[in-house]
Amino acid sequence: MERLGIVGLPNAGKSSLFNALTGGSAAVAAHPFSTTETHVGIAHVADDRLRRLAEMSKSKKVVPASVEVVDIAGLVAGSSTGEGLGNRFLAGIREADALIVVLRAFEDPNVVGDTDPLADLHTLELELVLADVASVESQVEKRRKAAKLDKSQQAAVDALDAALPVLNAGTPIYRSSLGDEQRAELKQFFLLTDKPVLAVVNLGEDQLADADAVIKPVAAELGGAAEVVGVSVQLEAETAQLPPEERADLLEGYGLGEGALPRVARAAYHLLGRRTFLTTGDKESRAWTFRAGAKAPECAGVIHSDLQRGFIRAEVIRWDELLELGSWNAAKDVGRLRVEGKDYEVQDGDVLEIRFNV
Ligand SMILES: Nc1nc2c(ncn2[C@@H]2O[C@H](COP(=O)(O)OP(=O)(O)O)[C@@H](O)[C@H]2O)c(=O)[nH]1
Ligand SMILES: [Mg+2]
Repeated sequence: MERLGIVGLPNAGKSSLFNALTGGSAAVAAHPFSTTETHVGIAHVADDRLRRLAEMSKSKKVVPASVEVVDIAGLVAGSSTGEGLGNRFLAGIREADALIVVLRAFEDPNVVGDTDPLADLHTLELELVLADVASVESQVEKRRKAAKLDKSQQAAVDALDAALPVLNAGTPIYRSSLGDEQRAELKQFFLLTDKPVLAVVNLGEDQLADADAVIKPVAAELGGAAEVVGVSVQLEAETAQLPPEERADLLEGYGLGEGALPRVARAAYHLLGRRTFLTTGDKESRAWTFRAGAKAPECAGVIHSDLQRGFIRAEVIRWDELLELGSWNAAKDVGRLRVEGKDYEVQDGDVLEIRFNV
């Protein structure tokens, strides 16, 4: 299963965010390196489409999609050379498929650390860049020799040659202008700055009224390379413990709507290249996860391997069309269910029923 790693400087609010997303219990503390082991948890992805379909079908059970999240310990300036938790931290990142970067903006005299999210971003990325420079330097000459005997290695050498000056200039790969082909070649080297990033700026309650101004420098720095979400992590973690009604009232009181956590989970889910199709009925409505670009039989296999093995066809309708028609039978009666075969590329938001025979 693909994993999302939460990274950031000590006391940025990583463990608090992990807990808020997963309902888990990573130790939250006001001193650095309190995270001595890696915590893994599951975050549900709130999905309004699912909620509304379940309501339509009066489903007894509602099953949202989920992502696996890891609270990664101990990045400090100097991590790339073994400071702090050094290598352990780097290994944690290497194993993640995408990163949530937590940047602290909240002010609290009782919590050690700086409150400049852009400076946090630079410190953090510098460590990752330095680690990548070391990886690339250790690979490139080896590969160059190998390429003399084996021409198929040349593309990798070219990609490493392109990456090195970028990294030496302090630019993370995910923010560079390297092309898709070069990026694809670099995959095999598991570079830390080659992973997609979602930036979470951890806001104090007092900063919520002016959130855009606090987030702006980070958003300007990242440009189109990463989404930036402002979250008052502690506030949202606290509200996550409340009954739904009270929770909604409290968030509303801060002008936060559904809160920022659902948006973080959804953005993270997309960052991993995941998409959702839905099934709905009186027993259950469910959001299923598939990888972008997958065809109908592969998606059927997400439900059960028999459905893939014996796949005949899929009946398909977009979630909003179905909702408008009011029921699966109504959609069938007016001929709005599309019949799709083995080559159909399932779309995010499709509602499916699989016909199969085993
Ligand atoms: N005032 C305030 N404190 C926070 C906020 N988020 C986290 N903290 C506190 O900051 C400290 C460090 O948080 P933690 O999640 O353990 O940070 P980590 O080191 O990045 O895992 C804890 O005492 C938290 O309660 C916030 O939004 N506002
Ligand atoms: Mg922690």
